[in-house]
Amino acid sequence: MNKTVLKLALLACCARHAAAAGHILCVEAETAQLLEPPMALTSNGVAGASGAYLEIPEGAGNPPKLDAGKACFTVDIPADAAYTLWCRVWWEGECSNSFRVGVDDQPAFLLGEDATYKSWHWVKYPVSRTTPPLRLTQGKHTLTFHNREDGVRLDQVLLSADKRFVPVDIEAPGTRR
Ligand SMILES: [Ca+2]
Ligand SMILES: [Ca+2]
Repeated sequence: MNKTVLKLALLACCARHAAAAGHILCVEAETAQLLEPPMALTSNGVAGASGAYLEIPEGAGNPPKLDAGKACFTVDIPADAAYTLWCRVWWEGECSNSFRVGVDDQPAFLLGEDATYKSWHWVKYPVSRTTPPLRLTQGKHTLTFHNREDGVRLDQVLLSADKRFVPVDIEAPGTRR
């Protein structure tokens, strides 16, 4: 095999690998197109966020007493795929560790309810392997984060079609493979 053929073979292999890995799309929570109180934009308070973040302040109220509070994002999905939703969150405690999240007009699902408190960390949906990931078609979709418990914070939102991808710290906003 001469050098050119070898190079082409390697390139083809890399391209296949990239396609198989799938797209990753990251947005800052503070770029939400619509905020309904008590969901609020905050830029100081809890250290370690990527820029500003969204929060439902502790004591602001939650359903069923207060059925308001949401953040809406329009995301531009690069390709039809099954996506895992990852969110960089900060929970006050066990009564402050979840959102209800809806995609387009689909019924909302529960995000969070994990036991990592008072530190920024990533939570995902779905958690269970038996729950199917989000089937999204190429083009614009709306993600809506609803008030379920107060004392919650949201820094970044990420959709990944790469099953092996696990965000660790702050992610770079934008779309990539
Ligand atoms: Ca809870
Ligand atoms: Ca942020």
